[in-house]
Amino acid sequence: MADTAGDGARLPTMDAELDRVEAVLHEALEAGDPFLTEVAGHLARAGGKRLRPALAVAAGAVAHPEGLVPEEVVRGGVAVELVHLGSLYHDDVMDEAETRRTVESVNHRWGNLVAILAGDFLLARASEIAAGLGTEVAGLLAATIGRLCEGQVLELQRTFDTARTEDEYLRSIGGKTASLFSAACRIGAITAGLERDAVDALTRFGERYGMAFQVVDDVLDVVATDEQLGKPAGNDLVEGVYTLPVLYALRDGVGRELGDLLGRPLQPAEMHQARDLVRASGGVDRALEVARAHLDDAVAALAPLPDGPGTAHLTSAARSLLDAVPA
Ligand code: GRG
Repeated sequence: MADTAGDGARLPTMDAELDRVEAVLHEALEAGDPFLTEVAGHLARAGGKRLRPALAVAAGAVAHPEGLVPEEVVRGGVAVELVHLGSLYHDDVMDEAETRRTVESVNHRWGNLVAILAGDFLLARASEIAAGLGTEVAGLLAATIGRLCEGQVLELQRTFDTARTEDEYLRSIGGKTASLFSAACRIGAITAGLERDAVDALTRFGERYGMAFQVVDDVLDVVATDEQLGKPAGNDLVEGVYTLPVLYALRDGVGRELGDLLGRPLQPAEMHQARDLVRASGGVDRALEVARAHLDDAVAALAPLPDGPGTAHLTSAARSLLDAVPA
């Protein structure tokens, strides 16, 4: 998916801030054992957009419109990225994924046991950093890991279920994705020393932006090509994860035909047929409307905050998110 804040409103210091993030991240990925260091650093080396640390930094920049944000903000952003990485290690085990970030996934290369342990190691490093940032940040990160698990379990409970409701979908993505975006903004705001009202406003921005991010991610699985995604498109349908555009399509003119295909594992040709049906329905546009409404809410949450490079960056990130969807 596209980088955040791709236009002129990008935080001018963001490149320098992300260099600081990389330095702290790679230090955190060092283990006592060279094999664990290699495995723990595998996905971080492979790339990733570092969206969550960028959100933490932009939130922190609201309190520090000039110069760089305090070191605590950078460390907070790294803690959140480590949780994200740990969740990807575990998610790839659950999905039996072969690739991630265009490289071979950890589970495929070293096996499930190593992937789970290395994922746990990343969560441990995240917790260690968060503990150094104070009780509130440590508690928030722990609660967020809990929300990630809850969101993922809700999703698992409804795989291959064409009766999955919109509300169940929204609760699941609130946990598995929006919670971490929200935590990134909140931790950036807390560690930057912002007042409570501003911390809460930035938290709401992150939550709403995160909801829209996951809806767009789910739309891309239906409308984008393998090349545009850097991973096989239609994977959610194959995994039996029926996302918002699919749920809307199931209740639309193509619903009967689509319902006959779904509810069980798909052959590749059936997956393409299902994708075509969803694209031919109004499901994609309706899902994008939901994403747009969350983004409007995200931008509205920033209204009480002072104008400056931090809020400009976040506003621009929200305004440009839908640009990632091919016309
Ligand atoms: C062990 C913390 C933990 C959680 C267990 C597996 C699980 C429960 C949760 C996984 C949730 C999950 C994979 C959500 C999807 C999040 C998402 C939108 C990933 C893609 O994010 P990007 O586009 O990826 O920011 P990059 O690679 O750029 O970082």
